[in-house]
Formats: sequence, structure tokens, C-alpha cells
Amino acid sequence: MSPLLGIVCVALYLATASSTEYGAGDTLHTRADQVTVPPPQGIRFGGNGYVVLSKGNFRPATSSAIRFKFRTVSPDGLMFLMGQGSDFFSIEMKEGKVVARYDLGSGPAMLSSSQNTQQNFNDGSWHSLYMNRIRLDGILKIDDTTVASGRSTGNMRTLEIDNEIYIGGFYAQHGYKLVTQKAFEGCIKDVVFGQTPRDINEYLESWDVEQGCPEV
Ligand SMILES: [Ca+2]
Repeated sequence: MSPLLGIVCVALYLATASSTEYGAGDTLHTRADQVTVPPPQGIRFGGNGYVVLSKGNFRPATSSAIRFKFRTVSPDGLMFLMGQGSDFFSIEMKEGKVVARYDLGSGPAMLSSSQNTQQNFNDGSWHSLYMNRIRLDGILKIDDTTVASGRSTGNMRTLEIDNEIYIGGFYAQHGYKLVTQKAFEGCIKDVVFGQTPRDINEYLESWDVEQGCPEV
């Protein structure tokens, strides 16, 4: 295409666009509105990485409520991990199911979505996850439906954690034998610790991640 023909084509395109897609004088207004759309939230995990968030004002010793949305086509991968010593709390994809585990220091609890549904959640769609434990008792909801509940064993009642909370993987091999070592591949957004929404892009450290989750 010659440069001149290119200019003519652009001019024709603009004329067509302005006459069919916008009313007279609307174009600048429309573009100004688009500028105010917030940047994409969430993070895309490449499958070999992780994000570290500080616990901030999150105090999960007695009650640890976690929310986030996830999207993946991978059947296995670590989505969430926090802990200290033998205390931990984890959420992972396992063969397409969602599995949460915690140990308060005297024995583990395991909650699998397979308890109440045979649905596989690695279907490429967004799913909202809510997990809470109060003392020994845990409950796991996906897409606002309770999929599992459980209770840890022993007499320990509180969860101790370090400042670093891992999303999507861990920086090395972790020591929690029941928890997957495989990193998550997919997207996570809208993270809430307790009652506090957290921007997953405001991390202490990350590896193999990209900001934003494209809609396709
Ligand atoms: Ca404990």
C-alpha cells in the first residue's frame, strides 16, 4: 500500500467510524471516560512463580478468613500458603478439585471440594473462593456454595504465621509434606485477608508473574 493510499484509508475509516459509532461531538467524551477505567486487577501466574504479600493487619490466629477469585485450566497448583513451623494454612488445586489444609500445631485438617461436588474447577472460568477457619473448624465455599467443611485434630487452637503470605506458589521446596510443590498457573485477583481487600500487585516479592488478568 502506498503512503498516500494509507492516509486515504485512515481518513475513510475515521469518517466511517465517527458517522456510525459515535454521535456528533461524542468522541472525546467517550475517550475521556475510558481513561478513568481502573487498570486490570489481579496477577497472571506463569506456572513457576509466586507472589509474597505481607500479612499487614491480618491476624489469623483465631479466625482466618481468606477470599480470592481464581481462573485456571491446570488441574494442580498451589494457590495460597501461610505458616510458621508446623502451623500452616494452604489452598491448592488438586486434580481439578480445590483442597484446603491447615494445621494448628497438633494435627491436620483437610477440606476438599469433592466432599460436596464432583465439579472440576480448572475449567478456564473465574471462580470465587472463600475459606474460613475459626479455631479448629473450617469451611470452604466456591461460587457461594459450601463445598466442604472440616476440623483439625489435637488440642492446639491458634494458627501462627510468618509475615510472608504466599500466593500462587512458594520460593523453594516448602516443608509441608501434604501440600503440593507445584506452582499455580492461571490468574488470581480480588484477594481479601480477613475483612481487608489487598492489592495483589502490591507485593513484597514475585517471580514469573504478570500484572493483570486478560479477560480471554
Ligand atoms: Ca498453633
